[in-house]
Amino acid sequence: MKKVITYGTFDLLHYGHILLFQRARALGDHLTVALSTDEFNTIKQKVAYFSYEERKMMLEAIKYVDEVIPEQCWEQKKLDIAKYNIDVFVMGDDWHGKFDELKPFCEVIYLERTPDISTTSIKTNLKLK
Ligand code: C2G
Repeated sequence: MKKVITYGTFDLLHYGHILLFQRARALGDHLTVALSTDEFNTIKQKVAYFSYEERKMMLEAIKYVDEVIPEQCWEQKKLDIAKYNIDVFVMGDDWHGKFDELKPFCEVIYLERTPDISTTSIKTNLKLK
């Protein structure tokens, strides 16, 4: 079984996230999403609108997502790849090159970001209403 993993906050879930999951899942037979905890979001200097539990249950409802695990720190990726027998690591290409140190452990693929949508743009546009 070819296992894929991706990492993120996935706040205010939108079609850009869904298209990422769809493409990531198509790279293998199983997709694990490492979801940033509220505490890790603080380290990332992000404040999510939805809590970890709320974001987790939404991801678990997505047919492309097979497993959701907590992302608690930047450094856990190598451990996760070993622990979950991951074959492919995927991120949107705003991260292009940033995780190349994982190449000795698994395939590293950066997928094109879906244009014109982001959690930040949703918040900004709502403020303007
Ligand atoms: N994404 C995308 N298209 C968009 C918006 C986001 O493909 N229009 C992708 C991003 O490239 C990222 C993923 O969706 O791969 C999650 O985005 P965020 O929730 O913003 O995650 P981020 O804060 O980048 O956290 O250790 C890695 C970090 O946890 C990544």
